[in-house]
Amino acid sequence: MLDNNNQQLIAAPYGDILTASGHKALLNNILFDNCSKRKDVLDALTRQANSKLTMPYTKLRVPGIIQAVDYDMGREGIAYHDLRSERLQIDEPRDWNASKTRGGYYRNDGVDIETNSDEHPANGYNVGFMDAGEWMKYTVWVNKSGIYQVKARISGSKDFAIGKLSVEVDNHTVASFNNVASDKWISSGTIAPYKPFYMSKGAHQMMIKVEAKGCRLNWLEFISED
Ligand SMILES: [Ca+2]
Repeated sequence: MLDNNNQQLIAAPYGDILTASGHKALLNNILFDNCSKRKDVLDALTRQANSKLTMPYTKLRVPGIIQAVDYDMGREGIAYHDLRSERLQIDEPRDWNASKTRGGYYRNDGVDIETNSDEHPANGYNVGFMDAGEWMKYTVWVNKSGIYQVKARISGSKDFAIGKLSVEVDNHTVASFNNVASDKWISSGTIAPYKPFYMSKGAHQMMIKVEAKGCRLNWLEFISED
């Protein structure tokens, strides 16, 4: 796990590495058994450089809650697209703040993830800084064939622009959402012309696309209409 401010590895305190006790403590801290296992980091470390595969970050079930931050693992442009996905070194030119990824929590890739204190079922993290043209892909597992509708837990961003998100399932748009001009979290139903839709049992690809800047997205809920 990298510290988002200085881009250095986060390690538990170990004292002075120049002393025998400090050296030993550091080596003990970085034993695999003593590290936090970040599956997206392990995926990135072991993934072939030009791989176009995506892997589920966690099993996402329909009906149910899908956290926005649980998009599939994979490269920028394959699993997600973010206009500022680079994580640059601190010693690079002074304008690095203008192009580096924002957010910096929960995952270690280029999507802009923030923390929040929204109520359950929020998990404390949301996707923010959502610019038009950005997207994330999700592998979802439908437990039962039937008719579903989607709700979104959404809020405005600091500039209070009215943004717009759309949701695609297997390349068809099934829902669309606007935020309100507030930074409060609200649960929103889809806007016209979208209505409840059919999903068959099994795996499907879901995609969240940013149509207009201004939203923050916490979670989606797929609700059975049967
Ligand atoms: Ca972004």
